[in-house]
Amino acid sequence: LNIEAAMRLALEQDGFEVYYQPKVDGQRRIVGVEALARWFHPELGPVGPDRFIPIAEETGLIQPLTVAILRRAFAAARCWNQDRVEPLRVAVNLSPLLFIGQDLVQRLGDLLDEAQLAANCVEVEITETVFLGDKDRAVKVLEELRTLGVQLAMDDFGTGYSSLSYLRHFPLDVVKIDRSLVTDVESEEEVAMIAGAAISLGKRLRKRVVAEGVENQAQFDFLCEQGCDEFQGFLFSRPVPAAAIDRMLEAGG
Ligand code: G
Ligand code: G
Ligand code: NA
Ligand code: MN
Repeated sequence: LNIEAAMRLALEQDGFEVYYQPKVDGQRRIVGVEALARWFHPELGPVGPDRFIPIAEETGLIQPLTVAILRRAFAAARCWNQDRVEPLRVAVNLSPLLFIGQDLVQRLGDLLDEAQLAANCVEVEITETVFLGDKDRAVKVLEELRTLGVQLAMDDFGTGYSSLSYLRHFPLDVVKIDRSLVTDVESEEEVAMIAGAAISLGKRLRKRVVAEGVENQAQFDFLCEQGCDEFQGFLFSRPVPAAAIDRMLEAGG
């Protein structure tokens, strides 16, 4: 079975799913969700994004795949935001390749219009590989996205070697502390020092700081103490279908 052909067929049949992982505040109230692509193939079984995103990037399918995911995520976000005062933000992951194309900002704006969704309900997660290519172009696109009104998050913060200079030069609203700095934060003193420094750096630069990969209460307590604003991880919820988020919000977040 050719995986590229299977992906093309799945795209034609709207066969990709989107799961959502809650982000909570220090009181464990849901303040946002991260949209994560899922593919359940009738013969191949579940295929993870770690496998199909790189293939989509190699085959030119990343653009139609991202449009399909954003369309679903924005429609869901519109429902969740119907009777809310504070916006529930939906975060989407954008491949660095999409920043090379000409029409990312236009397309994102069109998708927001189509869903009748306010831009401040959307957060775009990027990794620092966005900046490895044409930096000026990346900055220009990020600034245009910000003008559109979406928030910009640096994903996997703490894993790359140049993250600190990126914080200075690129317009970012949020940093997401990488899971590798959260794992063992409660038991390894050095991990705790590095994570603590990353969090306080983000705070001093006036970014919203989100910790990902939070798996136990001791990690949550430590990250709260250090001043993290939001938390994501299996302690609160795994990524789940939209209907499960509906129920969590009905139950009061
Ligand atoms: O959901 P999971 O933890 O298996 O995700 C694995 C990786 O795939 C993560 O790095 C995540 O950011 C990425 N990923 C998930 N969904 C998307 C998507 O819609 N677009 C892109 N570009 N990456 C995604
Ligand atoms: O690269 P990105 O940050 O987008 O990765 C998101 C991935 O992390 C998803 O595949 C999700 O399933 C996974 N994930 C989310 N929360 C946790 C967690 O608490 N522990 C672990 N091990 N993985 C997590
Ligand atoms: Na992400
Ligand atoms: Mn991440």
